[in-house]
Amino acid sequence: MNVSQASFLICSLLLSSACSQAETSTNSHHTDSGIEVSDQTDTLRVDALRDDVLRVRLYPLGHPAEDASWAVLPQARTAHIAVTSSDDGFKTSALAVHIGSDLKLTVTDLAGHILQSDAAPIARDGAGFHINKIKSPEDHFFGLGDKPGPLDRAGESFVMWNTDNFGWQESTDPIYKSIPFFLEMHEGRTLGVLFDNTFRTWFDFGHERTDRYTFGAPGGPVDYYLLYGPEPKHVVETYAWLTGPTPLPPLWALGYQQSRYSYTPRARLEEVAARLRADQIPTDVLWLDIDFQEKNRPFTVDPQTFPDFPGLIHKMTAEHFHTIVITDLHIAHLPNQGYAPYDSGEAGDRFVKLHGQEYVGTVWPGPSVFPDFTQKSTRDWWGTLYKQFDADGVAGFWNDMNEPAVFTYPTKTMPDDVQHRIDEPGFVKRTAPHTEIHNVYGMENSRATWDGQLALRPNVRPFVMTRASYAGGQRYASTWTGDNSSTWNHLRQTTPQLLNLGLSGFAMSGADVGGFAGSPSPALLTSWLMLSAFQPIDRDHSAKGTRDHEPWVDGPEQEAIRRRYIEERYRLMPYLYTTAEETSRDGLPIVRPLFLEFPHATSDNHPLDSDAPGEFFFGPSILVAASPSPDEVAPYEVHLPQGIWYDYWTGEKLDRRVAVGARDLEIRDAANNGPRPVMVQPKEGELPVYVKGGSIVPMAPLVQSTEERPVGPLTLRVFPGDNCEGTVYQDDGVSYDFRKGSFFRQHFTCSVAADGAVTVSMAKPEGSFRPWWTSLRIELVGRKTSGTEKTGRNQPITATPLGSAVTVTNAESVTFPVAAN
Ligand code: NBV
Repeated sequence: MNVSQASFLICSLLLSSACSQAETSTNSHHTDSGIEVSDQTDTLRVDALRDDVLRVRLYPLGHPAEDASWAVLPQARTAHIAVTSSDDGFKTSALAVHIGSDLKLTVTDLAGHILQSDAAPIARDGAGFHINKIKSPEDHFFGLGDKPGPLDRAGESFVMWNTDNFGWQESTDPIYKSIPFFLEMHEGRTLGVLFDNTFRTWFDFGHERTDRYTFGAPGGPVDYYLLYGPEPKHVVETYAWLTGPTPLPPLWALGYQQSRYSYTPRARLEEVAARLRADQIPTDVLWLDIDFQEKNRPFTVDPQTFPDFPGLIHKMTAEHFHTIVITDLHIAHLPNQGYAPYDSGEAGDRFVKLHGQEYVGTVWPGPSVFPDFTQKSTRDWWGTLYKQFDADGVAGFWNDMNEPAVFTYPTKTMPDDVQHRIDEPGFVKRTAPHTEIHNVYGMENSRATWDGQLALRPNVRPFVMTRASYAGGQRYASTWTGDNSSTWNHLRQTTPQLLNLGLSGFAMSGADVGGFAGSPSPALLTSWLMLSAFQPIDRDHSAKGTRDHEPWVDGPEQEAIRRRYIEERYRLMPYLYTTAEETSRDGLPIVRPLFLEFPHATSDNHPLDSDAPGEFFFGPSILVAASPSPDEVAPYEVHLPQGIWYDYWTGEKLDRRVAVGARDLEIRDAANNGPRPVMVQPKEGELPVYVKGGSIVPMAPLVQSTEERPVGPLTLRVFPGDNCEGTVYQDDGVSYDFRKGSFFRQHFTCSVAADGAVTVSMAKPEGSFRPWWTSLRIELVGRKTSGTEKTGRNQPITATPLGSAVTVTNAESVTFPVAAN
């Protein structure tokens, strides 16, 4: 059968109107890992990198595009498996590829379910092109980084063009990042799509036509990857295989962080630091924004306002604060004035050019030049600029303005015809216009910073935070959502933004707590600090001219609530760090939409998140249920997936037979086993948080920073339920020694016997690292005790606010007998 005949099969399979178009004749050529099909003008090439990963390329006949990528790891891009040829395509052990008339592509699973199908041939328009896919009303779309708007992208359209959009709003697009990766969910089957094109790409998920989703670009290659689930978790893990997971951050980066634009002079930073300690607000990080520099010049320090800078950093370090400083990429254009970053950059020909001259644009330092981060040698040079700050003890670096932002143009960036001179392993050495490089510029800036840290301190995990990035940028930096605003709506927006960032590879992310632009009311700032305690990066930051944001600013009552939530984050640090370590291996984000853990929570397989827009998972076990309209006082519905749930704060068990009164919860009787809404009455200082039955959550005694050694046992809080398990991971928190076996990992399980006795078992620990605890306190949530009971091994069972506990050293298992009533 030739390809034209085969297309009839596809047409009958699809019943697509597009099939009525006239067919053109094609030539096909099976390869070991896929197929190439050509018509008179183009070749469509589909390769299987794995059974569940395809790469699709289309190029003008005889002119394959350069095979290189800023996003995809070389080992993934060049991976391939042997496939089984079929008449119109090929099969892997998971997927079937069919190529019909007009080079239209259809991908199905092996049962014949269509996962993706071209609605029309790829349409070219000069150097640009449109890719058209069939969309059904049941399709849901997630990802694309932190673009504002709802979690589900269905019905929306977006443009990728990194843009400094101060004060962006819910409908603003584009903002700072371009992450052209999305997940499509259809009737419980998920397919991931990475459109690896760095130009000004666009995505339309049924905005223009409800029966299609489309993506395209004004130039660059037709080059996209399809990642098959069917479970969404598997797609996210596969995306980490393709582009790399978020690496394990230093432990301190998970602590509370205090920032402002700007803490200046030095005495102000010292004052804030002292107050944080005096008020016992656990804190790990302080940030210095641009005003610590001399005349806004990157890699300088203002000697007037920040005398004895190394002394300051050492003082902060001694008080267990890590200091992060901003290092923007625009280098002040100061020829022959002794400004080393310019002089050394100019001597090495490091800056991008316009019409053969160094391109000069105006940013914070005034006229500035811009390193060409598309050259490895320039990135290496950039890394050397950090030498002094590293020697001073600065712990991490902040790459802002790297879209790149330029003040003087309405486009807010450099002109399209600025030239980058790519000189990079794996790429053809060539000149590229800014239109091609713009969207990867910020990522390559953060890569230079990351690599620079590693070159200076090879055994210390770097911490870099970037504003702009591209797919794969999670390898080099954490990120934040830029200049949000101090409004309730922006607080609400943080949830879908951080969830979509996590689905797009960026697990270490945060939003300016309290909002950047504007001044939050006391209630808003408190609610924000409550929510952010359960987000990956918890950094309070604010713009110049706004009111102060530190936790104490609204008096002792508000401060007490804020402190309580930050403290809870620190108690949960073993759980959070364990989650971050898992992320660094499997790519699963720290905050997760409900559908990632429960993809089939609803009877029609729509994501439960659509019913519960304020909810998310913090790690695998904890479900945070913030109000979908946080400024409202009316009760709201919380949707819990099937199974047993516990109230995190009270330990109360929620199942449909029980009405829970303590926090005004009422469980509605649901007819089926589906999600059960719970009504919650919002109250000041209360954020509803639940734990999945079957979880063992490791927790620590309270400390004021992650550098402080906790005193007491590690608590394992056990929430009985199906498949009950948990893990704790520890290491030195800063180095790469874990790669040489210096870590501690222990798995726990729990089971309930027929008589109701609960046994918690501890597996043999892995790794050579010795953690801070020498005993375990096993806390069985919901189990009452008289306080005089003992286990079979004579261990005293004590009462706790949430249940009962036993403290053990060296145990393999502990059995809590049935409590006597
Ligand atoms: O460096 C100053 C700010 C910074 O505080 C903010 O977080 C960035 O997003 N920066 C933008 C430049 C100026 C913003 C008005």
